[in-house]
Amino acid sequence: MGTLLKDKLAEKIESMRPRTERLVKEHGDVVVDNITIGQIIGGMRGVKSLVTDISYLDPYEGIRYRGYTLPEVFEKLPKAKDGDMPYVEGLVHLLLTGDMPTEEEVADVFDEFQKRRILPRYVYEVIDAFPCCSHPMAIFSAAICTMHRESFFAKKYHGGISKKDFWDPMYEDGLNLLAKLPEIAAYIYAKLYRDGNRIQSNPNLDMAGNFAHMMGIEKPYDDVSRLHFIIHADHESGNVSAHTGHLVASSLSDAYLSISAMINGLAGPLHGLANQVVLRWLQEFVDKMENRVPTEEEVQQYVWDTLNAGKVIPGYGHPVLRKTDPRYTIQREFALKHMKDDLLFKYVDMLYKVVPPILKEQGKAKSPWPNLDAHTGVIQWHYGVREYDFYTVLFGVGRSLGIIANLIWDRALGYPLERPKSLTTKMLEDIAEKSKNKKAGGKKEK
Ligand code: CMX
Repeated sequence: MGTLLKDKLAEKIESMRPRTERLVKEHGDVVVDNITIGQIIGGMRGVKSLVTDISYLDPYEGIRYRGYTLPEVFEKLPKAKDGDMPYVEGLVHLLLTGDMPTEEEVADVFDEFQKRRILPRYVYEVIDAFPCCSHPMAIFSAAICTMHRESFFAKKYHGGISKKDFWDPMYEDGLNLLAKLPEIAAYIYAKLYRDGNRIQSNPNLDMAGNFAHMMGIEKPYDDVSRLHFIIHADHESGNVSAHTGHLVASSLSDAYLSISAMINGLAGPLHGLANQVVLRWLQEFVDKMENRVPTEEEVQQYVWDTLNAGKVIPGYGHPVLRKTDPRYTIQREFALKHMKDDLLFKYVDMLYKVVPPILKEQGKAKSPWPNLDAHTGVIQWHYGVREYDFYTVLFGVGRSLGIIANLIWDRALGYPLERPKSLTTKMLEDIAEKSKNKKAGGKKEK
């Protein structure tokens, strides 16, 4: 066991390569998109300039992993024997190969992770050496980066390896890293919030089940972890974390350097840090209400007060999505089943009714609907993970699944160094002037 995934992946890569080669050779000059000055200055929003087959984000439907919507992913992936949620190992197979795995294929990935779990001693020491009050994301990024010395890819590259074979050591690095992430995250948690009292890994448990075990939290936290890692796994390639991972790896940096970099991007408040901002914002509201359920008017007032103070409503809005994030809906369904009487969930539930009409009335946000971060922290809080600085680390473990799948395919299809072109402000002003004159000329001719 432990080779089914790699063998299948090798076959898929062989059949995929000619398609990419043909696109470049025969259709390389076909125009896909135009770009405006607004997009250049506005963070390249919506510019069609990346390629990935791992996931696709439809503004109205939400994310699809390998063509499957999230509800389909949860329905079709083999479920954990002792829970309601699918194994993360099954998702790894799906993301890498594009096929829904059989039970045997899930067991094969389980095996792959099993033999790669042991964390080098020095990683614990690096975590231990961090100064007090460091943010767990800074520690997480450093712990991953420090394992760069283990990279097969870096060694093979320096030893000389054919470009066609780059994906193989990237696969080895990627799976080695993925298998270790739950242990790194759980140790950071133990170190920062449990006086270093760590619970040893249980080799018989699946990736997320073992994470729950190392966190010392009882069922259904194993299912919470499976759910959490799966919904955070991928969101196309243009978001900051995925794009950072891809960009850094495009210089042939290995998986450790690339994933460490993407963790730094995820740590920003407009991206992965939003889940902790949501919880802080909710807690302030709960304190203000002295732990009672607010009236609808009070919720409206709190939302307007936030907006009038020039702040955004955390957990609402999205650069691409234009409806309620299905990752929010799946968490909501879980909460309705397992924790509907939780006080914080009642707040989240009321906000879901109140925020969208207010954001619509304010008229700035292109999407008034909640994203996944509006819900994540409340579930973690309910199950006792109350140190909200830690929530983005959990996001990072999940997001690594999709990014590593992408990095392996980047190497397999030989995607080159990323290098867009910059212009100066003066050049853009000249282009704008020319366009204005052209339009004016066009009007006169009529
Ligand atoms: N509350 C108030 N105003 C909002 C808003 C919100 N939740 N979301 C967007 N806006 C405002 C923007 O600040 C912007 O205002 P200005 O024109 O004054 O700068 C305007 O609406 C237009 O923004 P947009 O095009 O709709 O949104 P962006 O693509 O620029 O940004 C996002 C998207 C998520 C950063 C933004 O909606 C936001 O700040 N939301 C709150 C933070 C959050 O939930 N982040 C998590 C995102 C999920 C993830 O990827 O991790």
